[in-house]
Amino acid sequence: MRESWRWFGPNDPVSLAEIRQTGATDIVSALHDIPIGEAWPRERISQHRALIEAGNVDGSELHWTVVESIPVHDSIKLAEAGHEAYVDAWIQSMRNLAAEGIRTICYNFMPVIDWTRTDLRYQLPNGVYALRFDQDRFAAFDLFILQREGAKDDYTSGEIARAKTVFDAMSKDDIDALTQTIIAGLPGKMTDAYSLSDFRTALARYAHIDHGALRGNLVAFLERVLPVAEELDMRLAIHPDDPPWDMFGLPRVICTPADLDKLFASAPSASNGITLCVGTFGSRPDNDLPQMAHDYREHIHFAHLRGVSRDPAEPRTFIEANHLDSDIDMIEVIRNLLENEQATQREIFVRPDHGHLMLSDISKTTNPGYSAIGRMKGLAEIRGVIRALSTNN
Ligand code: DNO
Repeated sequence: MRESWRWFGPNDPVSLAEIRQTGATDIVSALHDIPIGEAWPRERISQHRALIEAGNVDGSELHWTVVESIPVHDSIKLAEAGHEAYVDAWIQSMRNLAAEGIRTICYNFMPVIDWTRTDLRYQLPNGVYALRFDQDRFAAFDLFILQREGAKDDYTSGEIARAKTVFDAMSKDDIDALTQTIIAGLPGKMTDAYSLSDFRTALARYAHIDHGALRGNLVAFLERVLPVAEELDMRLAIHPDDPPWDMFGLPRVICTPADLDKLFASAPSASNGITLCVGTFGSRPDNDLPQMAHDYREHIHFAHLRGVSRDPAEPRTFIEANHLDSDIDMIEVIRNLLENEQATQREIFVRPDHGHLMLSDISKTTNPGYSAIGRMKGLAEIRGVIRALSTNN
């Protein structure tokens, strides 16, 4: 397995020199400043790669091997007139990355929003802070802050009552903070930030798009990009929708094994793969992560190893738990990924995904989920499991 670490670029509060100290070998990165939909120039990719490699010394090297992510423009997800130019740009980015030796690309196909949480600093009993998704807070936003048309039809009367109680207890500051967290976005998201009215407009553009239509547009996109990926020996790794269910009335199509079966059946290709984001898929109790790690053997090109703890009373509510202590059997997931590597004779890139905000990071400026120490703890735990299981292979 290749231990990787996400780096957001020169503005990331966690520096490359610090990442080198963690023992990670592979950098997961993107050119975040290039507007969504534009091709990444080869020269910019080359400069970014040079920055990553600049501090390399014998015995401690970092290499940019995974892109997370090239954003997919909403026009492609909507198959609007003129979207072909955005697909061409995506393909050009692929070609330029391949020319620089980067061959694994994570991407996602979530309409309007990317990963979503309701709390970025939720304190756990031992003092660390975790990211959290709270279904009632989410519903409070949807129903009473955004006041989305038709939202009431998506909730039961009990859910609406709970959301109302949550909303009534919120101050103006709480409302602003929740709004920012949900629509202004989280680090690494592949969509634009919105104001409330822009957000309503963005949602309205999808009014006519159901699951079948969105899936069709994903397949049409893949039919264009996969042949080029094959030609360039690149692996595309779609990231699941996080959390993995429909939100704001938008269809989400990468949530379950049934979705993945459809994806692979409709676009068969060795380059058509997934990011096994254990925490995302694991946010649903009906997704069996060790089983998925086994079943999608040929298709897993990249894995995000983190766990969630779901609320038994409302399974859509979860906190991001310790990497090894969550509702998911991470040891079994890793065991199956190691078996996949043996069976397919190739290495899978893994990264600790998110981490608790802890120790001296608590008083620093950090990207939510992407502080140094919590991720290093996750990486160290995962590394221990990989080592222990590998000696048995
Ligand atoms: C969050 C991440 C997402 C992910 C993109 C993939 O931490 O998992 O930002 O990178 O959704 O396209």
